[in-house]
Amino acid sequence: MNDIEKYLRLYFIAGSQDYRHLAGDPAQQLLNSLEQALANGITCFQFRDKGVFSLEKSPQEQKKLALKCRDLCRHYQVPFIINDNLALALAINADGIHLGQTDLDIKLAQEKISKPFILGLSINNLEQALKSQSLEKVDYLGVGPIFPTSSKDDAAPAVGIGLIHQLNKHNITKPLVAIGGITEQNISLLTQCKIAGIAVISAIIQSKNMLQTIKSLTII
Ligand code: TZP
Ligand code: MG
Repeated sequence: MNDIEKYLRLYFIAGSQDYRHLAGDPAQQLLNSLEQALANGITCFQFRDKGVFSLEKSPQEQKKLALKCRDLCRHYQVPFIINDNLALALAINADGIHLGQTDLDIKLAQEKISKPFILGLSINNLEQALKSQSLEKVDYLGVGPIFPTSSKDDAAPAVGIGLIHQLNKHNITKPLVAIGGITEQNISLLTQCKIAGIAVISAIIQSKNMLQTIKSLTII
């Protein structure tokens, strides 16, 4: 297992918009749950603060929150990745960036970064995975949504674990992270798949017992 694979085992993603169901300041709620998740063993964190209920409209506030998340991650020596926003990631010295297929062009992103800097790319079909093989600086692929999810407004239809098997069969060599609708209840369906890890939003955010949740979700 190389370092990247080690970091991908249990990948937590969150932004202030994900804490609307709780009373109080969503930014503070995010910091509280991130600290708990870090203390209990997540291996990577992605700051994904986006959409109408996020701090997107207040870039200064958003940056302040990102910095606090970064510092927490640094304390626990867990990589801190930013979703989409390369300018923010570079400005605050994040450990990496995660891009979707319709975000900043991946080839352009490759030109703008210098290693060591983690670069992740979302894919949701075989063709995108095959194309990614020649993208030298891409460190891992986020594959999904595996199951239906309500955490992403524009989520594509669920692809199921069939896509992971297909990627394994076609010898996609980039480490794979399964994402989308993964819970403590359905995680066992992924144990037969060759993946480097899983990524979750709601399973951790809604956890009533972080230690137990993280234990159940750590399958690699
Ligand atoms: N990308 C594909 S599915 C997804 C993202 C960001 C949302 C995952 O959230 P959850 O709550 O774990 O289904
Ligand atoms: Mg995106």
